[in-house]
Amino acid sequence: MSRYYTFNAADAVEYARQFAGVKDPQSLVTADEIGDGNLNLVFKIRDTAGVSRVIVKQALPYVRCVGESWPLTLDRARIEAETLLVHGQFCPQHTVNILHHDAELAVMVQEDLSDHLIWRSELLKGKYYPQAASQLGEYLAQSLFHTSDFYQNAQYKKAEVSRFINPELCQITEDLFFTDPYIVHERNHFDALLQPEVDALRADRPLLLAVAALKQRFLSHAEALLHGDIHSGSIFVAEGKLKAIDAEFGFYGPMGFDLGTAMGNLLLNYCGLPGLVATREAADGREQRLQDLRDLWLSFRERFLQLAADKTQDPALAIAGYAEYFLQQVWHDAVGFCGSELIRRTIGFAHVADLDSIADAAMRADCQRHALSLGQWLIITAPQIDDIEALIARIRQNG
Ligand code: SR1
Ligand code: MG
Repeated sequence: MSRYYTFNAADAVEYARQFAGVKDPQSLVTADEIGDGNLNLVFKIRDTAGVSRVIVKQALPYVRCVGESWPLTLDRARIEAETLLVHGQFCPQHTVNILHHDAELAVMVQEDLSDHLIWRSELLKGKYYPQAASQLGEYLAQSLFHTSDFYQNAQYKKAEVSRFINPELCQITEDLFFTDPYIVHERNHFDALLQPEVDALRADRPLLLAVAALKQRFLSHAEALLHGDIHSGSIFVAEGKLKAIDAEFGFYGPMGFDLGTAMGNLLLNYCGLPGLVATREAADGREQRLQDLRDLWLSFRERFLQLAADKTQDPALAIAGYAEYFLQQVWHDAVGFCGSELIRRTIGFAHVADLDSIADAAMRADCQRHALSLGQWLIITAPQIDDIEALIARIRQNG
């Protein structure tokens, strides 16, 4: 008999009093439910002075934004907490701190990040955090290197692959990224103005072949413990600081998926900026996003190569030149996955405010068309784009 029940505000306060590890538990008195994501309940727990002290997060047995008609495993809360604990071991400065978790109640207590803001909301306002992309690269390098075969003992890694098997959440990604946008499916939604572009995309054979290859890599390449959903809404930023949250899609998959998802969200903002802010600001913002793209990849690459040189455990993988060779494949994967994020966020189930919040319908459709054509081009040409400067040059050419 499971102990699971869905928390209300009073339950969340009581839980925080017991498990947050604060020195004055009775001072925790109120909980505001602030969850605005697609899946979970999120309570901000405040003390008698109204100060936010910790977060209590609980999974519901279904997809929150749809309701009980889309059941979803509670095990995602365990996966999320355990993924963040592993990532936090190797990159504590950029991983939200998990103070406590309980798999049966599908609940966790997290550090409060009220002095941070969600990166996507800041990007929508045109606010630039010049260190954020490099910090994200650092997070990805540390978390992915230390959970890969470069660092983990092969038998230990296989046990970890098993601990992080996440079939239901992976299936969401498999469907929403790589299948639904390319067929007629009730989960998709997009403005009728985009129908000609959507029809063309679905008839594009080279694109469909390249998407099939990406899907197969996602399905079958257990390279490292991914965050699994590292978009700009899963990242908190403050001046000089960055923390990743929301890792319920964590599993052992291809490293390029995390990099590509992050890159894709920078480019979704790049595509949306002309509809979000004034012309001058949009031009500056676009340059900043391209710089973010460069900082993200270069900081990831540099740290990964340094870790590989210093800490690779497997003698065969330690051979000079192998880490560079491996990262070239990760790069090509990342470019392709980046393209698939652009497309699925434009015409699939889960959209982003960077495009959908654009008020003017014609401008919104133009920005969405841009995201689609850029995504299409990235997926098809990924194997020929050899480095970050080639990518940036082609993005500029694409408009
Ligand atoms: C049913 S979940 C839809 C999307 O929300 C999450 O944040 C993931 O990005 C997922 O694809
Ligand atoms: Mg999420």
